[in-house]
Amino acid sequence: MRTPPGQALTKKWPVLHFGAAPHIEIATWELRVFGLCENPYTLNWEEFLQLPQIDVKCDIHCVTHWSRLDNVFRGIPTKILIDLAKPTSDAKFVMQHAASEPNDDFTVNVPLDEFTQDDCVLAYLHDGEPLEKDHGYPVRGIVPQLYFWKGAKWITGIELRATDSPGFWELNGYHMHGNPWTEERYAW
Ligand SMILES: Nc1nc2c(c(=O)[nH]1)N[C@H]1C(S)=C(S)[C@@H](COP(=O)(O)O)O[C@H]1N2
Ligand SMILES: [Mo]
Repeated sequence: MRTPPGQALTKKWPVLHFGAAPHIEIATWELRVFGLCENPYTLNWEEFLQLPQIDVKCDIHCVTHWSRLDNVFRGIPTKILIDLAKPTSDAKFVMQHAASEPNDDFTVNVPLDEFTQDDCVLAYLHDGEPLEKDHGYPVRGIVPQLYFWKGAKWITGIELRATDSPGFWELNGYHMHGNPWTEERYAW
Protein backbone atom coordinates (compact mmCIF):
# COMPACT_ATOMS: atom_id res chain seq x y z
CA MET A 1 0.00 0.00 0.00
CA ARG A 2 1.44 3.30 -1.12
CA THR A 3 -0.80 5.82 0.65
CA PRO A 4 -1.43 5.77 4.41
CA PRO A 5 -4.99 5.47 5.76
CA GLY A 6 -7.16 8.56 5.58
CA GLN A 7 -5.05 10.31 2.92
CA ALA A 8 -6.12 11.57 -0.53
CA LEU A 9 -3.63 12.15 -3.35
CA THR A 10 -2.92 15.58 -4.79
CA LYS A 11 -0.64 16.62 -7.64
CA LYS A 12 -0.40 20.19 -6.39
CA TRP A 13 1.74 21.06 -3.43
CA PRO A 14 -0.39 22.92 -0.86
CA VAL A 15 1.19 25.49 1.46
CA LEU A 16 0.59 25.24 5.19
CA HIS A 17 2.21 27.12 8.03
CA PHE A 18 1.48 29.34 10.97
CA GLY A 19 1.89 33.07 10.39
CA ALA A 20 3.73 34.58 7.42
CA ALA A 21 6.66 33.11 5.49
CA PRO A 22 9.85 34.82 6.69
CA HIS A 23 12.18 36.39 4.15
CA ILE A 24 15.62 34.84 4.48
CA GLU A 25 18.83 36.13 2.87
CA ILE A 26 21.42 33.55 1.85
CA ALA A 27 24.16 35.98 2.87
CA THR A 28 23.08 35.98 6.51
CA TRP A 29 21.57 32.48 6.74
CA GLU A 30 23.14 30.25 9.38
CA LEU A 31 22.49 26.77 10.67
CA ARG A 32 23.32 26.17 14.32
CA VAL A 33 23.68 22.66 15.75
CA PHE A 34 23.79 22.77 19.52
CA GLY A 35 22.64 21.26 22.80
CA LEU A 36 23.87 17.90 24.14
CA CYS A 37 26.99 17.49 22.00
CA GLU A 38 30.75 17.78 22.26
CA ASN A 39 31.12 19.90 19.14
CA PRO A 40 28.37 22.49 18.74
CA TYR A 41 28.85 24.44 15.52
CA THR A 42 27.41 26.99 13.13
CA LEU A 43 27.53 26.81 9.32
CA ASN A 44 26.99 29.56 6.79
CA TRP A 45 25.45 28.84 3.39
CA GLU A 46 28.73 28.04 1.62
CA GLU A 47 29.90 25.73 4.38
CA PHE A 48 26.53 23.99 4.41
CA LEU A 49 26.64 23.28 0.67
CA GLN A 50 30.16 21.86 0.91
CA LEU A 51 28.86 18.90 2.92
CA PRO A 52 27.90 15.66 1.11
CA GLN A 53 24.49 15.79 -0.55
CA ILE A 54 21.93 13.19 -1.54
CA ASP A 55 18.70 13.06 -3.52
CA VAL A 56 15.80 11.53 -1.62
CA LYS A 57 12.67 10.39 -3.45
CA CYS A 58 9.80 10.38 -0.99
CA ASP A 59 6.09 10.85 -0.47
CA ILE A 60 4.63 13.76 1.47
CA HIS A 61 1.83 12.89 3.89
CA CYS A 62 0.19 15.91 5.49
CA VAL A 63 -1.83 15.51 8.66
CA THR A 64 -4.64 17.48 6.96
CA HIS A 65 -5.26 14.39 4.75
CA TRP A 66 -3.43 15.12 1.49
CA SER A 67 -0.47 13.17 0.15
CA ARG A 68 1.85 14.07 -2.71
CA LEU A 69 3.87 11.18 -4.13
CA ASP A 70 7.33 11.07 -5.71
CA ASN A 71 8.99 14.23 -4.54
CA VAL A 72 12.74 14.49 -5.03
CA PHE A 73 14.48 16.52 -2.35
CA ARG A 74 18.19 17.27 -2.54
CA GLY A 75 19.90 18.10 0.69
CA ILE A 76 22.45 17.30 3.34
CA PRO A 77 21.72 14.10 5.29
CA THR A 78 20.76 14.95 8.86
CA LYS A 79 22.94 12.03 9.97
CA ILE A 80 26.01 13.87 8.68
CA LEU A 81 24.99 17.10 10.40
CA ILE A 82 24.32 15.32 13.68
CA ASP A 83 27.51 13.20 13.58
CA LEU A 84 29.59 16.35 13.07
CA ALA A 85 28.25 17.65 16.38
CA LYS A 86 29.30 14.49 18.27
CA PRO A 87 26.12 14.03 20.34
CA THR A 88 26.62 12.93 23.94
CA SER A 89 25.19 9.53 24.92
CA ASP A 90 22.20 11.13 26.65
CA ALA A 91 21.04 12.95 23.50
CA LYS A 92 17.79 11.19 22.51
CA PHE A 93 15.63 13.87 20.86
CA VAL A 94 16.04 16.81 18.55
CA MET A 95 14.19 20.09 18.46
CA GLN A 96 14.30 21.77 15.06
CA HIS A 97 14.24 25.57 15.28
CA ALA A 98 13.10 27.79 12.45
CA ALA A 99 12.66 31.39 11.50
CA SER A 100 9.04 32.40 11.42
CA GLU A 101 6.77 35.43 11.54
CA PRO A 102 5.54 36.59 13.99
CA ASN A 103 6.66 33.92 16.48
CA ASP A 104 10.38 34.15 15.90
CA ASP A 105 11.16 30.60 16.98
CA PHE A 106 9.07 27.90 15.36
CA THR A 107 9.96 24.49 16.81
CA VAL A 108 9.24 20.85 16.06
CA ASN A 109 10.34 17.77 18.03
CA VAL A 110 11.50 14.42 16.62
CA PRO A 111 13.25 11.44 18.29
CA LEU A 112 16.97 11.50 17.40
CA ASP A 113 16.98 7.98 15.92
CA GLU A 114 14.14 8.95 13.55
CA PHE A 115 15.70 12.27 12.63
CA THR A 116 18.89 10.49 11.55
CA GLN A 117 17.38 7.86 9.22
CA ASP A 118 19.28 7.55 5.92
CA ASP A 119 16.62 9.43 3.96
CA CYS A 120 16.24 12.39 6.32
CA VAL A 121 17.75 15.59 4.94
CA LEU A 122 17.89 19.31 5.31
CA ALA A 123 16.66 19.99 1.78
CA TYR A 124 17.29 23.00 -0.45
CA LEU A 125 16.03 21.67 -3.83
CA HIS A 126 12.65 20.15 -4.68
CA ASP A 127 12.41 18.40 -8.04
CA GLY A 128 15.61 20.19 -9.03
CA GLU A 129 14.46 23.70 -8.18
CA PRO A 130 15.26 25.89 -5.17
CA LEU A 131 12.48 25.75 -2.59
CA GLU A 132 9.88 28.45 -2.99
CA LYS A 133 9.70 30.93 -0.14
CA ASP A 134 6.37 29.46 1.00
CA HIS A 135 7.85 25.96 1.07
CA GLY A 136 10.81 26.91 3.26
CA TYR A 137 13.45 28.74 1.22
CA PRO A 138 16.32 28.33 1.56
CA VAL A 139 16.31 25.09 3.61
CA ARG A 140 13.77 22.84 5.32
CA GLY A 141 13.84 19.63 7.29
CA ILE A 142 12.50 16.46 5.60
CA VAL A 143 11.63 13.42 7.74
CA PRO A 144 9.93 11.17 5.15
CA GLN A 145 8.61 8.49 7.50
CA LEU A 146 6.58 10.96 9.60
CA TYR A 147 3.80 13.42 8.78
CA PHE A 148 5.13 16.39 6.86
CA TRP A 149 4.82 18.86 9.72
CA LYS A 150 7.76 17.07 11.38
CA GLY A 151 10.12 18.97 9.06
CA ALA A 152 10.65 22.66 9.82
CA LYS A 153 10.56 25.08 6.92
CA TRP A 154 13.13 27.94 7.13
CA ILE A 155 15.18 25.80 9.49
CA THR A 156 17.99 27.58 11.34
CA GLY A 157 18.83 25.27 14.22
CA ILE A 158 19.00 21.69 15.45
CA GLU A 159 19.05 21.24 19.20
CA LEU A 160 20.08 17.92 20.77
CA ARG A 161 18.12 17.08 23.91
CA ALA A 162 17.80 14.33 26.52
CA THR A 163 14.03 14.61 26.86
CA ASP A 164 11.13 15.02 24.48
CA SER A 165 9.32 18.32 24.60
CA PRO A 166 6.44 19.55 22.42
CA GLY A 167 7.18 21.92 19.53
CA PHE A 168 4.82 24.56 18.14
CA TRP A 169 2.17 22.33 16.57
CA GLU A 170 2.50 19.72 19.31
CA LEU A 171 1.66 22.42 21.87
CA ASN A 172 -1.40 23.12 19.74
CA GLY A 173 -2.70 19.55 19.79
CA TYR A 174 -0.67 17.67 17.18
CA HIS A 175 0.76 14.27 18.09
CA MET A 176 4.19 14.08 19.76
CA HIS A 177 5.36 11.44 17.25
CA GLY A 178 3.34 11.66 14.01
CA ASN A 179 3.50 8.29 12.23
CA PRO A 180 1.17 8.52 9.19
CA TRP A 181 0.73 4.73 8.91
CA THR A 182 -0.85 4.50 12.36
CA GLU A 183 -2.55 7.90 12.02
CA GLU A 184 -0.79 9.59 14.90
CA ARG A 185 -2.42 12.88 13.93
CA TYR A 186 -3.54 14.65 17.07
CA ALA A 187 -2.92 14.27 20.76
CA TRP A 188 -6.59 13.95 21.60
N1 LIG B 1 8.74 26.98 10.16
C1 LIG B 1 7.61 26.27 9.99
N2 LIG B 1 7.71 25.04 9.45
C2 LIG B 1 6.60 24.29 9.27
C3 LIG B 1 5.33 24.77 9.68
C4 LIG B 1 5.26 26.07 10.26
O1 LIG B 1 4.18 26.58 10.66
N3 LIG B 1 6.43 26.79 10.40
N4 LIG B 1 4.20 24.00 9.50
C5 LIG B 1 4.41 22.56 9.30
C6 LIG B 1 3.21 21.98 8.77
S1 LIG B 1 1.88 21.90 9.82
C7 LIG B 1 3.15 21.41 7.52
S2 LIG B 1 1.79 20.52 7.05
C8 LIG B 1 4.26 21.57 6.54
C9 LIG B 1 3.74 22.11 5.24
O2 LIG B 1 4.76 22.30 4.29
P1 LIG B 1 4.39 22.91 2.87
O3 LIG B 1 3.75 24.25 3.09
O4 LIG B 1 5.68 23.01 2.12
O5 LIG B 1 3.44 21.97 2.22
O6 LIG B 1 5.28 22.43 7.04
C10 LIG B 1 5.61 22.23 8.40
N5 LIG B 1 6.72 23.07 8.72
MO1 LIG C 1 0.22 20.62 8.91
